[in-house]
Amino acid sequence: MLNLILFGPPGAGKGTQAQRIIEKYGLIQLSTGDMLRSQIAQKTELGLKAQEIMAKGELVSDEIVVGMIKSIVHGDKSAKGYIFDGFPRTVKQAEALDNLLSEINEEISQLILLEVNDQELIARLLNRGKDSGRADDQDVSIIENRIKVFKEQTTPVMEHYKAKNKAVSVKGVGSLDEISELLYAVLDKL
Ligand code: B4P
Repeated sequence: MLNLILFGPPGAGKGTQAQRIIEKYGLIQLSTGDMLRSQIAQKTELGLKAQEIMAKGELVSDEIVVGMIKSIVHGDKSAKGYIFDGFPRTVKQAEALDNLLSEINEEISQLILLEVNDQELIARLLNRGKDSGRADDQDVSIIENRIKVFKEQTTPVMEHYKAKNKAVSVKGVGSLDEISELLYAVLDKL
């Protein structure tokens, strides 16, 4: 199986590029952000808890997101591989993911960081916020907090996979096609 972590700060293009990769390589996309937004839309107990946290640009608890991922990784026996988008966001989540995969005799094949500067991230998210309806995309101070949370709590995930020789970076600024080509070049080698 090809198990990929698409990694990067908010607005780096993870969700955007994940869509292209699943079409080309037939992987299953697991976006914890999308799963949480779906819980919010359905007004579930979990969604109501997550909504307040996400609106502030903070991270939802590790227990909640690991639980969501677990049911899918264990439930699909025919998958060619997974693309984890927006997960793991803490070292605790990364360790939980490694354990979940080892239970099905699998491991992470590669983490790819999309490198984008803060100014570009803020511009992209504000632009998406104009019609996405996402509260966390509409306020500069919330976007800045999401970037800060990424630097403080999520960057150590890259170190976790670097230590296993499984982390690379690609340029995340440019046209969508240019960035896809850089990602495909990494994936074709795996
Ligand atoms: P996510 O849903 O993961 O959202 P995101 O970080 O904003 O990235 P996304 O993938 O949606 O955007 P993309 O970069 O593709 O997380 C939202 C919140 O959920 C978090 O803040 C947190 O509260 C919670 N959460 C999610 N997962 C969690 C976890 N594991 N643990 C704890 N909490 C969790 O695209 C952004 C914009 O840029 C788009 O408009 C796109 O069109 C544009 N864009 C993309 N590529 C571009 C390019 N090359 N040039 C110009 N624009 C581009």
